[in-house]
Amino acid sequence: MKHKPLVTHMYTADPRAHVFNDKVYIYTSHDIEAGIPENDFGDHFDMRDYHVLSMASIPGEVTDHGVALDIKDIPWAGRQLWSNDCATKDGKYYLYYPMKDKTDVFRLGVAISDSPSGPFKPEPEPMEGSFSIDPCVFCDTDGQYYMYWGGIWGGQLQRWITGKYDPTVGQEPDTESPAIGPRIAKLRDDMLGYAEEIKEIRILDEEGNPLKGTDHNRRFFEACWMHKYNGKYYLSYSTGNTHLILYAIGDNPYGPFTYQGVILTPVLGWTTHHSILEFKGKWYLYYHDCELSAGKTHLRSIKVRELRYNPDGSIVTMDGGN
Ligand code: FUB
Repeated sequence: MKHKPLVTHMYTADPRAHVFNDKVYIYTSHDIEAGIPENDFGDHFDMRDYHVLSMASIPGEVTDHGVALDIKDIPWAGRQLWSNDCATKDGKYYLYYPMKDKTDVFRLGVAISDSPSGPFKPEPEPMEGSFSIDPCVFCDTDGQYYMYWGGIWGGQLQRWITGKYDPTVGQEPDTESPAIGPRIAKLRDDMLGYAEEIKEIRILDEEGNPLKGTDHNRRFFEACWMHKYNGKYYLSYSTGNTHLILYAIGDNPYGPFTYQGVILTPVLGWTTHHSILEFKGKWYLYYHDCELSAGKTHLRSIKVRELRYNPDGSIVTMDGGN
């Protein structure tokens, strides 16, 4: 494969990259061999800590800053530290992470540090009213912070359709009704909770109709990411069981967003997950695959490659196979 894992001394996944203090900091999941058999609810992703990586240039040397947050230090911990993200405000760094609580329900937690590389001190309780997985925190050009999040199947979002957790709901409602959308809410000034009612995001097809639950090649599954380019809001996400990274464009942070196309075709492995950032005048896609583990689903490695736009603002599709 043309693109190589950024680090090989451990398995890393779910890269969420940001520029802080002129460096790229990458917030990753730390994959381990936990010995748990693979299933559709992701029990085999039984991660127990986070590491932060940084790069002063792309390509360039990658620094592993060590353990940034350990599950044993989180008072509400059940299991499974999945994809995390970080935002900075007034000199503090806020790490947002999903984890199952002691009743096996995914919640979102916050941990705080004075440094982008941690260590991060966890808040004693999860964010009030939080659920599901894969938080992404986006700071708009007006300084307002928004959290996007959610994931179906193992990410449990389908169990919150009525507003209350229902453990009897299986994978997803595979129907002609609108597909389940990711969630969005503004963050409070103290960055520790939601400042408004949580809303569901709609992703529309080219005719303006919501994508259907049966449309597995286009509907949202997990790993949403928000970036802004030429004044437009680009919502990108994974389609999960069809293994694509797609994007949709909107005129404001809440959408609706209109489906545009494929950013990354399937990589080696089941999951696909990414982030997009601008650094020193170029745009990059951070993503992961299972090249280093020769295809083991739960042992992934992060990679980076340049992302290009066409003159009309569309993103040039990249081949996940190389
Ligand atoms: O790493 C565990 C889960 O796998 C993430 O939260 C998902 O996005 C998928 O990459």
